[in-house]
Amino acid sequence: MITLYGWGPGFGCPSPSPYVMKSDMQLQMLGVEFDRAIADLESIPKGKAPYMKDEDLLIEDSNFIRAHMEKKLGKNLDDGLSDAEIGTGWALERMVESNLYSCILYERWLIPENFKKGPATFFMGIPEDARAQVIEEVLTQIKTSYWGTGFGRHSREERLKFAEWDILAIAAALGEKDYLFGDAPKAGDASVASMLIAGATPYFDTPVEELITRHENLVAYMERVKSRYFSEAKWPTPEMA
Ligand SMILES: N[C@@H](CCC(=O)N[C@@H](CS)C(=O)NCC(=O)O)C(=O)O
Repeated sequence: MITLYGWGPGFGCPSPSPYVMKSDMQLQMLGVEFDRAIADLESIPKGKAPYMKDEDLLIEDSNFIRAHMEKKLGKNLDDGLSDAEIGTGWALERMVESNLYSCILYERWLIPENFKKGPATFFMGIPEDARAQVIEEVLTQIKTSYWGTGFGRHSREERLKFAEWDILAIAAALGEKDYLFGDAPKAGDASVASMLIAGATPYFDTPVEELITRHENLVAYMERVKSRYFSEAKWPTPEMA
């Protein structure tokens, strides 16, 4: 039995995590029959979702989930693409998962109004007298890590400029096509579309939303992906987990 661990709808998206959306899509693209269950990050070594269990085998990280299933099924999500297209898909994927995600995460966690209505809810299980300190420690850790990579040394305007450039690159690569490489979704679409959906949600007050929705082709792309992969509610709610 195969189970994908993550979270269902949240923050106006099919999942609060773009990586969970990506793996969910890629498993569907591969035709895998799988269950969905709420992640328990403390139960796994890397402490991040998505992770997957294939019987007793634990696979962590969306990229390893894809690699494991492709190998097991003898399929490749990029079948039919040229080497150059495969390279471009991978490069776009890496761009959104490192660069664009940095900006989206910063806007969610380190802009106080957004933190309050979004990520703060993750801490509700912590007893009230300890909660503020835990939140403070986590936010300090996040700030330190952004300072370390250098991203946190830019002004907000500069951080958003990076997001704008990434989004422009995606809009140009997509053009008038239904998916990045034509009329069928490939591996990179799962990553890129999920990150756009995460960035464009109106749930947060962030200029990233408009930087994405100003591109009509990206709006249509996100809708296409949502209706193809996320039209039905398939995730348990945390209480049911
Ligand atoms: N490279 C990982 C990234 C996964 C990731 O960053 N997941 C976030 C949710 S969007 C997470 O679990 N964060 C929890 C934490 O860092 O404690 C993948 O592709 O699966």
